[in-house]
Amino acid sequence: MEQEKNKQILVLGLDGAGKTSVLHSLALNRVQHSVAPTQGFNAVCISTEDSQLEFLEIGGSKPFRSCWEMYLSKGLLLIFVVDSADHNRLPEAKKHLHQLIGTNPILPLVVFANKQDLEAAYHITDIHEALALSEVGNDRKMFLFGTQVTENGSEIPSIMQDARDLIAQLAADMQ
Ligand code: G3D
Ligand code: MG
Repeated sequence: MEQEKNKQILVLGLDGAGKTSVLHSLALNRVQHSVAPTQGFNAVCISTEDSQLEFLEIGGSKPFRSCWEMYLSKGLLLIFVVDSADHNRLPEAKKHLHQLIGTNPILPLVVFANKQDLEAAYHITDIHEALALSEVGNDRKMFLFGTQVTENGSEIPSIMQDARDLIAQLAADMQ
């Protein structure tokens, strides 16, 4: 029975947004930059006080994006990571996000407006607007966090710890 349940937390977003860096930092509780672009899939298991969370990152480069929707039906919730300073590609990120969530009106959504450390980064209110997050649907739980993965080895910012707690809670609610 257990195996039949959806357990995976999907981590999607354009290439270079910071998906791997965010995931590894959440797992280690330490800031950890990604060293290489993800080819294909990256599975990360994170233990919390009362559960194990399985995260699946699917590479964001074009050839892998067609895989995204296939995995959506198996996901507990969707984490969508954007590079807040990559203004030019926000419309593309928005398009993909809306395509993804369009297939599932209740899948909870957690958006990481990443790279908040960069001077050019849009504030989360602008990211909310650029990604049209007010249009994700009334029946969907949606959360937006401003995140940054900066000094390697330092403790992750408290907002990322909060995000991890929230994700664990949402995942528990969905099971
Ligand atoms: P992806 O998994 O979404 O493709 P990665 O993204 O985690 O591989 O990160 C892509 C690049 O962005 C990496 O740099 C990584 O160090 C950097 N990065 C990730 N998060 C942040 C952040 O919050 N702030 C800043 N300034 N950089 C970040 P390289 O140089 O290896 O391409
Ligand atoms: Mg990656």
